[in-house]
Amino acid sequence: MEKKRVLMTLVLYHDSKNSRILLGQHKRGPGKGKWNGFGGKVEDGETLTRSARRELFEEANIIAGDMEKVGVLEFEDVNFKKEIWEVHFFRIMKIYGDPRESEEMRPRWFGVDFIPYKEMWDDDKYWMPLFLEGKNFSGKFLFDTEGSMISHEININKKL
Ligand code: 6OG
Repeated sequence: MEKKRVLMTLVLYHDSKNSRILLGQHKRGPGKGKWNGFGGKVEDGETLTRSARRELFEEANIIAGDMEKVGVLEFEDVNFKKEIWEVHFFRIMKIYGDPRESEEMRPRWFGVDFIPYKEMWDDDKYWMPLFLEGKNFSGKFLFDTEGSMISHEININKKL
């Protein structure tokens, strides 16, 4: 059976001047308790960047300035849903406003040497260092029904 492809976005803000990154802790859903960037499902008729901006505002109450696409990762069998999640990653160059807790997410700054990998999805340790180095990436990750990663593939891409 052909798996359904679900388009998603993930936005990240690395404040390199202060060596910190803004993450949010999911308060509900499949990633409950996990720290991640901001994002979610792209709605019908929405562009990727519009969706990314909407999610960032809904989840953390901040407005993104310029953004650049940094990668795309595929996650298969997350939550045993027979879906492939195609997640498009964006780097935000500047944010407007102060991050504020929402119904979905609890935002917090982390020093880049103190990223809470143990409380994040298993795949994050593969792409986060690339993101922090300013690299572009693509890849595929397979998960089991408990949400543990079974296989990974990650490539560093040239910037467009
Ligand atoms: P909602 O459930 O709020 O969107 N996402 C993942 N992020 C990482 N780092 N690893 C994964 O491995 C992920 N699966 C999904 C996409 C979920 C948000 O979490 C991202 C969305 O931004 C399995 O709709």
